[in-house]
Amino acid sequence: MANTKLTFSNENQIINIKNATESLQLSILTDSIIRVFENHKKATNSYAIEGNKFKPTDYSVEQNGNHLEITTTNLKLKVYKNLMLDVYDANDQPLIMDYRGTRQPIDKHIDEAHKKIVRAEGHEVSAVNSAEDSYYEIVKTLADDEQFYGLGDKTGYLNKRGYEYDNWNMDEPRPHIETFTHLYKSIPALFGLKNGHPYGMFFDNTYRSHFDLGKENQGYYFYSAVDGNIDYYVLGGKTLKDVISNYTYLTGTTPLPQRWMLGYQQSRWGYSMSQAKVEEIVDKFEEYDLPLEAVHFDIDYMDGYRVFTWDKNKYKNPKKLLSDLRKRGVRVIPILDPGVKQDDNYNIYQEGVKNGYFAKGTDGSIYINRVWPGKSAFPDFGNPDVRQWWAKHCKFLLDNGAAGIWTDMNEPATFDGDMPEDVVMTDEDKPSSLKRMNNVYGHNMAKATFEGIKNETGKRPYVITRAAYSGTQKYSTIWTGDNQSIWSHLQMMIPQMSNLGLSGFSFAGTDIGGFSADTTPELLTRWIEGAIFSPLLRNHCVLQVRDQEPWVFGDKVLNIYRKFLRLRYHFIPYLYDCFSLEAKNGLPVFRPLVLNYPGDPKVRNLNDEYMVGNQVLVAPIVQQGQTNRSVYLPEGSWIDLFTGVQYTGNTNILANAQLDQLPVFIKTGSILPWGKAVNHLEDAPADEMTFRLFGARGSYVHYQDNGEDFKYQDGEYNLYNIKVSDNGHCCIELTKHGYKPIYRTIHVEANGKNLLFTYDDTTKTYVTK
Ligand code: MIG
Repeated sequence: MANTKLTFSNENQIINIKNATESLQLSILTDSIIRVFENHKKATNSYAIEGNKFKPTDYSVEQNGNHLEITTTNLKLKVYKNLMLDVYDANDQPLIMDYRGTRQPIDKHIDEAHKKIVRAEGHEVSAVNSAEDSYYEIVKTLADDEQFYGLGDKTGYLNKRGYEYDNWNMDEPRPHIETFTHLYKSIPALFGLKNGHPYGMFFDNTYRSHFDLGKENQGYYFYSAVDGNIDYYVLGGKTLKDVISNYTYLTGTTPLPQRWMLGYQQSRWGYSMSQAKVEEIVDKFEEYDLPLEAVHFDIDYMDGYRVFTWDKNKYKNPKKLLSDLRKRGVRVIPILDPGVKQDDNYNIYQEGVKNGYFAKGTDGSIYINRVWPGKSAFPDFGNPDVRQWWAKHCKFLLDNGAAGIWTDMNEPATFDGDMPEDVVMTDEDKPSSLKRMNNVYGHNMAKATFEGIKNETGKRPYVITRAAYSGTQKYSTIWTGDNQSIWSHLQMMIPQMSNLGLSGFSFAGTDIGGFSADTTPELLTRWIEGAIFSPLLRNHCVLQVRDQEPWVFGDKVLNIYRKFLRLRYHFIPYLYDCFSLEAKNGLPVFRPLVLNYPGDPKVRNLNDEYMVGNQVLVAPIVQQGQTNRSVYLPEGSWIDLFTGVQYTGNTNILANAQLDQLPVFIKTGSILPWGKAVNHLEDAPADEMTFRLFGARGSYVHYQDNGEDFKYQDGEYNLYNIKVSDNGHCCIELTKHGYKPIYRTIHVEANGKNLLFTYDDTTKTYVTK
C-alpha cells in the first residue's frame, strides 16, 4: 500500500484525497481550522456547529516528494500515501502527528475469567468504554513536553495528560473522583501544548467515545469511538487563546447574559415544597442584609412532578407569589426534567402520545422508565417538532413569572436501569437511536428551552442545564451537577471550571457549599470565597443534608459570607465586561493561568489558582485548616487587592489567608470598574460608575448596555475608554454611544486620589474640576 499513489481533487476549499483503498476529505474552513473527514456513511449533521463556517481562505496544495502538502497562513498539513496525516504550525513546529507504531495496551495481568470475578465484586476493571470495543481509533504521537486541556466537565486535574476519559453523558451520584472517566457532559474538545506550541482538536461525533491521553503509553495518545464517521477539526492559532477562539468560532460563544444573572442565587431541593419556606428564605436574606437575585425552585413545586404544572395545594397563586418576590428584587427559576408522567389525564402526556413526540422502544411502543413522577415517557428532543412543542409549553412557567428555567436529569437519567442504546429517537429528519442521541439529549432540551424563553420574552434567556454537548454554551449556562460537601470537591472546582471555560462554557458554576453530604462552617466559607468569581454563583444542596444558607453557622460565617457577596457585586461590571468580550472572542471569564501565560511552564499544571479575564488572579484556600498558602504570580507585577502591596511576578509568595481572607491579586496597570454593593441589581440604567486604578497608569475599555435583551446586537451599547497616563493625567472618553443612557458621573480612584468626572452635554465629553 505504501507504494500506491495519492490522487486528489481540490475545489472550493475542499480537498478529496484517495489512495487505492481509502479516502480522506480535508476542508479548509479558515486559515486555522481544518476539518478531517472520513465518510463511514453515518449521519453527518452536527449538533455542535451551526451554519456555514467556511471563510474565504488562501491555501495551497502541492505534491511534495512522498506526500501532499496543504498550507494556509497558520497551518501546514502533510498527507502521506497511507493517508497518515501530520499537522505543523506556520513555523514548521509539529502539532498533531499520526502515530506510526501500533498501540500497546497496558498489560493488566488478568485473564477474562478473573476480569469477571473482579467485576462481579464491584471493582471496575477499566473505563466503561475501553478502546477494545472501538469502531475506529485515531492515534497521535505524544511528546515528553505535551499537556492537555479542555474536555468539559471531567474530574481530576487541569492537565489531562496521563488519564483516560469517556464521552457518554450520565448522571453520576457517587462522589466525583479523579478516576471517573465521565460525568454529565460530553465536550470532545481537546487542547494541547506540544513543546509549548498550541493546538486543538474537536471530535464532532456524538457516539460513545474515549480519550486516552498518554495513560496507556507515554509515546502516543488516542481517541476512539464506537460508531460514526471520522469527523474532527484541527485547530491552530498563534497562541492558545487563538486556538480557543477558533474552537468557539466553530461551536459558538456563550452569549451575553442578563446582568442580574451574575448576581447571587440561592437554591435547595425542598425549598419549593411550600410557599412559606420560600418566603422564609427571602425574608432571611433581607433580615441578614444579604444580596439575592434569584431563588431556584427544584422539583417540589410541580403537581406530582408533572412538568409544566404547578401544585395548587402548595401554591394558591404562584403568579402572585412570583410577582411579589419580584417586587422584592428576587426572581424565581423553576426546574424542568425531561420525563413526562405517564398519565392519560395529563395534557402534556396526551399531546406527546398523540403526536408521536416520545422516544420509543424497538417494538414501536412508547419507551417508559421511572423518574420522579413515576413511570414516564421521554420527549424525543432530536425531532425539531418536539423542540418546538417543548418551547411552546415553556410559556406556562413564564406566564407564572419564571425568570429562567433549570433543566435537569437530561443525560437522560432514569431510575430503572439505563435507557437502552437502541431506544428509538429522531436525529432531526431521520430515525436514530439513543446510541447516537444520548450525548445531545440535554443539548437539544436546553436549546428548546432557550428558544421557548427567547420567543416568549425577547430577553436573553436564562437556562441552566446539567447535561450538555459541545455547542450547548450557545443556549445555556451549566452547573457541574451533584458534587459533595467535601474539600476535594472544592479543590476540583478550579480545574473543572477552568477546563469548562476552555471548552467554550464561560457561564458555569458549582453547587456552592456542596450538594450532597453535610457541609461544615469552614468548607462553606472557603467555598463562597473560592467561588466568588464563578460566573454562575449559586448555593445549592440536596434534601435532608444540614442547612447551608449563609446564616446557619452563626455571625462569624455570616459576616464573611456577606463580605464576599459584597465583593462579588463590586466585580459584577468587570464580569459583565469580560462577558461582552467573551461573546466575541470566546475566551472564558474564569480561566486557568495557562491560557494567559502558556509560555510559562510553571502554570501548565497549576490546579489551585485561576484568573478572571486578564487582570484578576485568585488563589483560594481549598485545604481544610489552612490559613496561608503559596501563590504563584506569573510574569509582570501584581497588587494585592486588599492590602495594596505590590509583588514582582515570576515567583511564589506566601499569602496569609485567615478564614475571612481570600488572596486576590490585580495585574499592575489594570483599571477595573467597581460596581455598587447592592442587595438586588437594579434594572434601571446606572447613572454613575466608579473605576479603580491598580498601579500608576493604565487604560481600560468598559462596556454598557441595557443588561437584558438583544438590542446590543444592533449597536445599542456604549463603550468608555478610561486612561490614566504616566503623568497621572486621567481621561475618559465615550468612544461609542449606541445606548442612550450614559453615566452622568464617573469616579476614578487613582494614585490615592478620587477624581470626579461629569458629562458635559454641550461638549459631549467628561470633564473634571
Ligand atoms: O436525582 O431535582 O443535580 O441539583 O436538586 C436528583 C433534584 C435530581 C439532581 C440535580 C440536583 C437537583 C435534584 N436532581
